[in-house]
Parts: sequence; C-alpha cells; structure tokens
Amino acid sequence: MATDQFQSPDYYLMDELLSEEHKLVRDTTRNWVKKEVSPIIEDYAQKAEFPKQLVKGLAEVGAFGPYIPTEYGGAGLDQISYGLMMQEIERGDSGVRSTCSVQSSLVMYPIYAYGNEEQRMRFLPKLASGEFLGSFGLTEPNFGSNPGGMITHFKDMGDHYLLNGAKMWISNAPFCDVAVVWAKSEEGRIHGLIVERGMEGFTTPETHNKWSLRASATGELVFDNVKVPKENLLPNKSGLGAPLGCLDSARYGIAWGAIGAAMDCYDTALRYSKERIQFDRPIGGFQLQQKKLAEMITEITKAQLLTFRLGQLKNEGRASTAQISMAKRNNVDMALTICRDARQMLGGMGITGEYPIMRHMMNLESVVTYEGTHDIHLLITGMDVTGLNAFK
Ligand code: TGC
Ligand code: FAD
Repeated sequence: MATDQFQSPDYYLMDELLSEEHKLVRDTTRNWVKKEVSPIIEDYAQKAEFPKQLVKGLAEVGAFGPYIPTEYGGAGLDQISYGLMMQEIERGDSGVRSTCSVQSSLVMYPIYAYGNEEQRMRFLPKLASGEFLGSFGLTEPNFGSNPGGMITHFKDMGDHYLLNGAKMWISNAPFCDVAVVWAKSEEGRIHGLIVERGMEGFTTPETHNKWSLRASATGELVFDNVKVPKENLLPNKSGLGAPLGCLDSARYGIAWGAIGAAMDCYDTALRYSKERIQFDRPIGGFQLQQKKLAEMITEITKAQLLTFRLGQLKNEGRASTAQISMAKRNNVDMALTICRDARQMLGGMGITGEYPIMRHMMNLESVVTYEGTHDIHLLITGMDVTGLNAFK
C-alpha cells in the first residue's frame, strides 16, 4: 500500500469539543495505526491472515478494555475516548477494530459487569494485557438475528456443568484463549459461561474463503460434552438481556469505528481527485466529483455529531439501546456509501490494494451485518418510536 498520508477531516471543528485527554488518546492511537497497521494491513488482508503481532501494541495503547477500571488492568477512560480509539483503529482496518470490540465489550465487559470478583481478577488483567485473547459466542447456525432461540445448552452435573452445542461466525474463535459463551440451562434460561482453551471437547474450526474482514479470523465454537467448572458461570446476570447488554457497548464502538473507515476513504478520494488529471484538469474540478466529495464530508460530519452526542449520553449512563442502534445503523451505512463512491472516484485504481478503499468496502459488508443487521436496527428504531414490535 502507498504511504499513509491520512489527514483527518474535521469540518465542524469537533476537536474543540474534545478534552486534552481525548485528543491525546486519539492522537496516540492514530500515530500507532500509521506506524504499525497501515504498512502491513493490505498484505495480511490479501493473505487472509490476522496480524497477531499487533496484539501487544493494541494492549499498550489501551484498546483492550479502554473503559474498564484500572484496578482490573483496563485504561479507565471515558466512553468518548473509547469511541475515538475505535474510530482510529477502524481507520486502519475494521478487522483490527473487531478484535478490540470483541476483547473489550464482548469479553471483558461481561466478565466485569456480570462476573464475580474472583473471575474479574483471574481474567481481566490478562485480557487487558493481550496475554489472553477472547471470543464471544452468541450466534448459532440457525439463530443469528434471533439469538433467543439458541439451542446450545448446559446441564448441572453436581460438581460441574456439561456444555453441548455450537456457535458460528465467531470473531477470533480460531485462536481465542477464552470464550464467553451464551447457553441455556435446563430451565431454558440463558447464562454466560467462560470456556477455556484446552477444555476437553472444545474445538474452534476456522471459517475460510471470506471476501470480507480478511485480516480478522472467524470460526466456530464447538462444544461436545465440555465439562465447565461451576466457578466459570457468570453469576450476576442471566436472560437474553445479558448478551444484549454487551452488544450495546460493542455497537456503540462500531458507530465510531465506521466513521474511521469513511474518513479514510474520503481522505484518499479527496487527495486523488486533486492529483489525477483527465481532460487536462484535476478530476476534483469536475462538478460530478465535487458532488461526491461534498456529500461525503456532509455525511461524515453528521455522523461525527451524532456519535459525539451519543458518547456524552453514554458517559452519563443515559444512552438507550435504540439510540445506539440508530448510530450503528446510520454510520455503517454512511461509511459503505462513501466507500462505494470513493472507489468510483479512483477509477480502476480503486479496485487495487494500492489504496485502502476496496478493503474498507469489503470489510463493511460484514460490519453492516454483524452486531445486528441493518434491517434489525431499523426495526429497533421502529419499535422504539411506535411501541409496536415488528420482529415477530
Ligand atoms: P426482547 O424480547 O426484545 O428482549 C429480551 C430481553 O432482553 C432485554 N433487552 C436488553 N437488555 C439489555 N440491553 C439491551 N440492549 C436489550 N435489548 C433487550 C429485554 O428487555 C428483555 O428482557 P426481559 O427481562 O423482558 O426478558 O428480545 P427478542 O428475542 O425479541 O430480540 C430482540 C432483538 C431482535 C432486537 C435482538 O435479539 C437482537 O438485537 N438481535 C440481533 C442479534 C445480534 O446483534 N447479534 C450479534 C452477535 S455478536 C456479534 O455479531 C459480534 S461481531 C463482533 C466483531 O467482530 O466486532
Ligand atoms: P439472519 O438472522 O439469518 O438474517 C438474514 C436476513 O434476514 C438479514 O438481512 C436480516 O436483516 C433479515 N431478518 C432477520 N430477521 C428479520 C426480521 N424479524 N424482520 C426482517 N428481516 C429480518 N456473532 C457472534 O456471536 N460473535 C461474533 O464474534 C461474531 N462475529 C462475526 C463476524 C463476522 C465476519 C460475521 C459475518 C458475523 C459475525 N457474527 C458473530 C454473527 C452476526 O452477528 C450474525 O451474522 C448476524 O447477527 C446476523 O445473523 P445471520 O447471519 O444468521 O442472519
């Protein structure tokens, strides 16, 4: 890939709304991405391989558990700092951001929020430092948008639980050290269990031939009579609301992350439009190309404002599930549209790995589906404003 010349668009002077700490977190992450992610990511995406060497650096910039208290190894930052980090990391690649979302919001968060003190002390510092990588098993082959129907289940055997079933489409599954797995008890109640690599009957086959999120490993979690110690059950919350609560936090990070991917495509297209000459003029001088750029910066700016306000609400503990859904849905859709327009602006060059646009676009085809599809988020908004459930 060409040298990373990224310059962040800030049309409405959003920087003035950020604290010194926010700017420090953002700039540190941005510099790290320029130095460590941009030079290698295209290669790893082409090879369909997760760049494991990034794990240590991600831990060092605080991207594993940014808002988890420092006593458990987290960075103890606020929600806007968390969002800015996800924005910068996804500016590098959605797959790398995925690893951080899963680690922070889908593995560390449930252990922190639903676990006991012994579980927190046992797992969180190792997850924060990257010594352990985690995965989150909610989706099953026949239960994606409707996770409440899951069939993975566990039986109380007296001194342990016996876990059976399978999860599909699980980020980081092939190399995770621990998995937070959602399964039904004999009474049909959903609980979270911490399953550890090495437990007999637990396997994690990789899913191959993806055209999207190629630098992120995806796989299955298969449980064949896995004996899970009783102390690995998350005791403090059960029911579908428990995994959905984790999704609120991850979806919030994705809303910020998608802005990063959009900013990278806009910035690339803007620079290209000033350099590329056709009919003796830079293509940026043609009205049709300016229309694309003007719409891109407008949509990015709207998404920045939406997300910043959501961050304030999240800091105050007032962000609702439906508000988070709106931001995830809007921002991912916005980013995909920008990627597609930016790709066209680069003509043939847009399809090559010389530029990041096609990789972002392919990645976002997963982002628009995972953590609740585009349609599911629309239905969440629809239900919120009408009070009528159109899911079932
Ligand atoms: P519903 O009846 O609405 O709710 C069941 C119970 O949960 C409560 N609840 C929540 N609690 C906390 N936080 C939330 N966000 C909550 N949303 C709902 C609700 O109050 C109820 O509680 P109770 O006490 O009354 O039982 O559930 P439903 O079965 O009708 O489903 C609703 C629906 C469709 C919105 C939900 O299932 C959904 O969001 N589906 C999408 C599934 C999804 O997003 N899966 C993501 C899997 S993880 C992933 O994709 C990771 S990708 C990671 C990466 O690489 O970045
Ligand atoms: P389905 O639920 O079968 O949906 C198919 C289509 O039907 C969609 O367009 C959907 O919008 C539509 N639809 C469904 N229900 C309705 C309805 N009521 N009304 C209208 N339309 C509807 N899951 C995890 O648990 N952990 C992970 O780490 C994880 N990582 C992932 C990584 C990748 C790369 C991908 C692609 C997925 C990942 N997922 C993960 C799974 C992801 O969350 C699901 O793919 C997603 O929730 C959708 O489920 P599904 O694929 O089964 O689609």
